[in-house]
Amino acid sequence: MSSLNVFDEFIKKINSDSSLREQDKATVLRNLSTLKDTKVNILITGATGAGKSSTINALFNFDKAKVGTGVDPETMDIKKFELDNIILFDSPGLGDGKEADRKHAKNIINKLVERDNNGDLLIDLVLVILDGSSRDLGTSFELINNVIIPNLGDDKSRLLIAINQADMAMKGKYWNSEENLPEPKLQEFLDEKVISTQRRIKEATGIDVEPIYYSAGYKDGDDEQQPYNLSKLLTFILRHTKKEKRAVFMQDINKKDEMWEKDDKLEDYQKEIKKSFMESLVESASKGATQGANIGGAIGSLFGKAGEAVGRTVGGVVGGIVGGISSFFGW
Ligand SMILES: Nc1nc2c(ncn2[C@@H]2O[C@H](COP(=O)(O)OP(=O)(O)O)[C@@H](O)[C@H]2O)c(=O)[nH]1
Ligand SMILES: [Mg+2]
Repeated sequence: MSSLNVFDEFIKKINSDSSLREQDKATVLRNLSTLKDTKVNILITGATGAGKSSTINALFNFDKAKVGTGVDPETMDIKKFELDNIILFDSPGLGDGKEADRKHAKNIINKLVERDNNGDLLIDLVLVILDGSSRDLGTSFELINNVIIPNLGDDKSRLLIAINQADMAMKGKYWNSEENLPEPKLQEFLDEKVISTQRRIKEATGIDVEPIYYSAGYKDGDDEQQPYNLSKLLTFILRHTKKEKRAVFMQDINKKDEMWEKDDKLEDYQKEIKKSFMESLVESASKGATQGANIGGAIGSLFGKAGEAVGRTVGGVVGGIVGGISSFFGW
């Protein structure tokens, strides 16, 4: 199943669609093939042990990740993972000693200002993971306030701050492990943490951020806990990514339904993710085509079938598209 490419599936369908004019079909096919080759570059950073590895393993399909090995001792600490469309740079934050911190800060700054072949900033999104179970986040604020924010450039929307290990924020107290949800007392504590994080960044930099909390979950032998608010995290990741690149996430997200199930229900995250994928796909695929609305309809309705009828969660939607359910719908 993982060998199937979601964009190839769309290409196949568009190819066999007789309602499209030949000229538009060619345009859409070209757009889809561009989309298939589009990369999203994400820099993920935060203190060692905050949960960077756990988070990217929960969010994405890591089965066939290509792991880059740096040879330059200066940049070796940044790990590079190449998925089909997503490229992850995993860098330690601060707090590993003066020498290491200097090196990490320099590497992070270099990545933040790096430009791609088109002259655009390479990094689409900077995800900073805070350890919600830690009482001292001083080095994380130093990282955000003195290293990241000053080097983001004019557009600060690239930055997303996420507080992990929500389950352990009160040493595991008030975490309902049966339901995999925080009890009200813990919720209150976490909401307070979000507000104080916001305040500390605003006071130091004047920048408004909207942090969220979640749990990446864990697996320790037979002991396993699924993520909490992972759908919310993905929703915010998409909100912080340029619209034309959002569809690109589809190929690489974790297809296991159970990863996406539990969240705070403050919004319908599943719905927003599906909508976000679809809008981004329709917009990118129909660019330059004359039958704009029809093409949107054609792609949208295909997506809609899998999205609404099959996909209970995000995993289900995309899993449905690439996982053989397509034939069930007569694609
Ligand atoms: N209870 C709990 N443990 C977590 C969570 N996220 C990560 N961990 C654990 O924290 C430790 C460090 O996580 P890891 O992902 O390696 O952190 P990294 O150094 O930032 O990559 C591991 O033992 C994880 O299993 C979480 O949300 N809840
Ligand atoms: Mg790690």
